[in-house]
Amino acid sequence: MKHKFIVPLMGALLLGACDQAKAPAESPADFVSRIEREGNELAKESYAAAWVRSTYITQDTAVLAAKAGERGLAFESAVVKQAKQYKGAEMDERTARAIELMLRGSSAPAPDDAALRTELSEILTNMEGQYGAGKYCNEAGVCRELQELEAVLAQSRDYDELLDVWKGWREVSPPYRKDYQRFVEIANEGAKEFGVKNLAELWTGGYDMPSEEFVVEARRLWEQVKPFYEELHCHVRAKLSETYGADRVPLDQPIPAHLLGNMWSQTWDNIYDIMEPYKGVGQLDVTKALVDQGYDEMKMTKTAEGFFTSLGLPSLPESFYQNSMIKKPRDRNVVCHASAWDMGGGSDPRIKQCVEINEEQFGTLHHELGHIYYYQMYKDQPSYFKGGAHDGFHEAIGDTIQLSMTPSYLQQKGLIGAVTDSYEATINKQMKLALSKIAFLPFSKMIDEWRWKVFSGEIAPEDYNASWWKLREEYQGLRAPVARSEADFDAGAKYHVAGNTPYTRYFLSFIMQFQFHKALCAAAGYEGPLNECSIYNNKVAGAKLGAMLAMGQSKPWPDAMEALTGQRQMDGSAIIDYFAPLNSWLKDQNKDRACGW
Ligand code: X8Z
Ligand code: ZN
Repeated sequence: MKHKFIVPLMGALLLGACDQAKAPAESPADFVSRIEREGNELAKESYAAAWVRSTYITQDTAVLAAKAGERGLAFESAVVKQAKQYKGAEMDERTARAIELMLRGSSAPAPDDAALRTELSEILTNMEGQYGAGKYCNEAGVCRELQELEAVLAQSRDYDELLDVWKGWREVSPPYRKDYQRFVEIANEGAKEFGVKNLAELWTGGYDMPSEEFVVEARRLWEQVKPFYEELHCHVRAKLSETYGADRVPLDQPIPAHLLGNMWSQTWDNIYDIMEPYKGVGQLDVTKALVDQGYDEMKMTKTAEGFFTSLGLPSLPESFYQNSMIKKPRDRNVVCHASAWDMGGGSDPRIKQCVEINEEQFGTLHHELGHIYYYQMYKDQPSYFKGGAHDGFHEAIGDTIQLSMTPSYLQQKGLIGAVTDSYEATINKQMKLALSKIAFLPFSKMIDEWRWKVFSGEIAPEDYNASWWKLREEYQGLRAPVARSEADFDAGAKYHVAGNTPYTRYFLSFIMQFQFHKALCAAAGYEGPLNECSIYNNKVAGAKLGAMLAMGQSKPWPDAMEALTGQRQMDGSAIIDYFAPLNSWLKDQNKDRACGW
């Protein structure tokens, strides 16, 4: 899910016209229901414009989407102005929560000024469009889109070829570096209207606790998992050094960022072939089965849906398959980055994904359907309670399901061969998953660390790129493979920066999905090791999940967390416990190595 979630959600809540903001003579409850009504009406337009824009990038759709976005921002300003006047007023709990949610703002609030609204909306629309239409043309004149470049990063083991595409994609973002700077200025002004210092405070203020406390909480979670990340980093660096040579991957330096199988080095499972601890033990390659068995986009999506329905959750409406975009159109530019859309307040859910027939995309389909099932389960809530308990919950649902896609499940579906049960097979399986789940943690933490500092002014515009790499090194232990300068804008080469989607949600999701998995396995009565548990077909676990999803954001998130897990906190110990076998294996591998960077 992406900021389309925020824009239309703002849409659902906050669209309308400023002149409709009534004097506060209106009771809080009447205010909330009026905003819901008007918001829903305007959301139709903003969703429609945003969907068409994302699935058909042209100058014309930019105009339409920016205009619709502008109306959304205007309504937001008006709503905030009135909502603030109810501070301290008498009202029932639900109304108070609804008003509190309105005052949380969006990821890009506009100041109450028509010209600035127009400018902000245009910048946001155009940055995402430029990213979506981005291509890299090499010296031979061959042009490739992001997905083709990503495939090279995933598959090639040729140092120079990797370097070429890594550098090449980063030519897309410098043209909007100035726009990003301007976006920060305007949205920071907009944030002030919510009574906060800057946009960083607004972004960190959406978690049912004071923003300073949330920042400390997120840091606490990172500290819980950091030692394990350092073990993984140490071992991966040693293997890459064997593969590419110690001159290219020195053992006491950060790892060059183009060797990890992913354009942003955010997940590393594509280099599992280099990392596989016990050669040939356990066959984990789902891609081959998908291709060999003739899976297409539709069959992959239906299979993913099948997991959710096996839990007793409802089938998706027919309109989902009619209106979604699951195949990359051949004749036009689209925003290929996958997303899920809550069109029509639950009646017309859609995904947009340029599905390719491989394991990674199969995973992403489950991720997107996690969003869709959240939408489906809270569709009867009023629109102001339609949303994840917090944004990390929304991101965690589909991933939680994926933790149940164990080798036994995949075997049942005919997607892998006979399952071997052995220590070696467990370590291999955990390595593959850790390359995705553990490698991701510092990446998902540092992106907003960078943005929070940009918003607060601690990072000045002339330091955008240097500060980006400083954090990449500090958190991930990576370095740029070639010299970078302030003519570059490497942060902007990541979708969520160009598309202005907050990223801490994914960090939280990766922590929480292991808590959720553990709780659902317990609900299913499962008692063995968690990496072998699958809740497939289990209706008790499904009912527990469904009940939490149906709460939407009607209650503070610790209530939703408690409903599912019995705990009221996010906690990194579940992910650490899950990987206990690999953790001790890695410590053993690293015992004579000098780790760190
Ligand atoms: O952006 C996404 C989803 C859509 S919400 C495809 N993800 C993050 C990313 O791709 O960077 C999923 C995990 C991380
Ligand atoms: Zn998502």
